[in-house]
Amino acid sequence: MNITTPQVRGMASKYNASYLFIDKQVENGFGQDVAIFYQDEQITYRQLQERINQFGNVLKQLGINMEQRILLACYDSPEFVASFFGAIKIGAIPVPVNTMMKPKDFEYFLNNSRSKVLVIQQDLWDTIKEDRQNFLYLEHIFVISTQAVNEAGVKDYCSWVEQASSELRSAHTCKSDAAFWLYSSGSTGDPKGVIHLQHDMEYAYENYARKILKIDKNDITFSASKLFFAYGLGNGMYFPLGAGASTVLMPDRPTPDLVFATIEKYKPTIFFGVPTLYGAMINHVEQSGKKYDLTSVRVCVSAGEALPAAYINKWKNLFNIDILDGIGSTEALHIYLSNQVGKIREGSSGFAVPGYEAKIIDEHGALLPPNETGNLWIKGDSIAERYWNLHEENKVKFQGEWFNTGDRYYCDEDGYYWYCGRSDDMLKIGGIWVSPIEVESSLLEHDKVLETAVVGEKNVDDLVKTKAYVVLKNGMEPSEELKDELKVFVKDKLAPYKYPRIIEFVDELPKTATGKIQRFKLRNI
Ligand code: 3UK
Repeated sequence: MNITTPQVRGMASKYNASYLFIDKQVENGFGQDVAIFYQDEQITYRQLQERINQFGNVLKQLGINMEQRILLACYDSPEFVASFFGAIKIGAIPVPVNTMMKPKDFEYFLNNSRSKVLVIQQDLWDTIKEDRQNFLYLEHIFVISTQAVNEAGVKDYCSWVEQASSELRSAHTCKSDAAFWLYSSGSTGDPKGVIHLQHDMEYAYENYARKILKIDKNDITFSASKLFFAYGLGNGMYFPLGAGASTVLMPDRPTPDLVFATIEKYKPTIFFGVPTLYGAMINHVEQSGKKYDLTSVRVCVSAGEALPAAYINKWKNLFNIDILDGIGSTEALHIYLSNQVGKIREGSSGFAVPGYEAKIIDEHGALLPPNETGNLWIKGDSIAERYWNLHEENKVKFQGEWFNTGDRYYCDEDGYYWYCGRSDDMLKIGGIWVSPIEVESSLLEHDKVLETAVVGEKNVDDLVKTKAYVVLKNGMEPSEELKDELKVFVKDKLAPYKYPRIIEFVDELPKTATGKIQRFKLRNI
């Protein structure tokens, strides 16, 4: 049992998230049902429970305690799920991170979280191992590989897990214990560790997944967005597991043809993507004239950035399936404003998900009437406790029960919310945060660049792309080749999705009297 009344003073009632999402399903007799479809494997709830217990026991053998962080740099796979819940089950804190990141980003994640354990795919480990002396708190490295890992100082994930016992009792954590962290990019370029508590996944599952998506045991989910994003973590892991349903995990990059092939192969009932992927999939069908069978899918979901109304209509014409746009965030854990089947207003983010409240206020905190644009604040129990070690920022963003989203919105008379942009300079590209400051800093390292300002620009489909205005140093000639050179330069330095898609050479940038670049004068979104 998960819930027990404590016998000892000072111990809170027990709550461990691994119970609700795994052990309860086995206890209820669903042990033989498929939890995960992964390549040609089918992993049942019982098998998943064993792998979770084994990984939890491995951590215990190494002396890992409650509250210690375990960094996960894993592709979508059974190992991701087993490591995530194995850590949670012993009260340790898994920290899944974006696998597209560069070595210096991993160094930041490891040191900022003070992780003692790293679980990492072989190919990613190969890119960071020479920096090992910089990982200040790291004691154990588990490498996931299809071949036996034979490297001094690192552990082979598979063989360690195989030898461990598959019986494990969950730690006596309580609902207010930290359960896992996720990193979210900040405007200064340094990602912020978002601390989520044991009960947060249950709250998002009960409200969004059950009440809006109406998920049940018979569903099969497939999320093109990866598990290391808060969006993918719900879609592809704790939503289906909470329902005793199945998930399709795909470790590869989600290209349109691969996503279509995966849908046809596993016949999911709920599909999750980001607007740029829906756009690419529509384009793929229109260009190739190919036909795909999506009849297994009963509903599609989009989040990460605003979904253009045109995509909803085109998708409906092609496949006769609705796409539900909803806004969520890493801090809120999942979607808190959403459209619903039968209640869709194309181009809007829908209305408040049950369990969440939203308000739109002006700079002085006064509530705004319908149709007036202001700052969106939200309330709901899946909202993170705080950011790790960011005292000042916490005071601004987390105020009592309310969280300041940083998004500009208005609400119409019928309660539908309409996105109007950000109140900071942050950009959402392909559903993923890009900090203009980080891109600017990288461009400035190029020896021909004098100054630059990075802003968002909408393309023909209304999706935001990164644009860099660049002032070259004296005597440098602007050219198309130089534009390509700058794009490749940024791709090499930063995670590739951050490179500026559009570059424009200018003679000067708009500045304040004190010389600060006025990005807002350049942006037209
Ligand atoms: C923007 C949207 C308009 C918005 C996320 C679903 O995207 C997620 O989390 P992030 O922390 O970013 C949050 C920010 O992204 N945004 C997200 N969805 C929409 N803007 N329409 C939308 N539908 O600026 C928000 O503040 O990366 C999405 C579930 C969990 C998530 N973490």
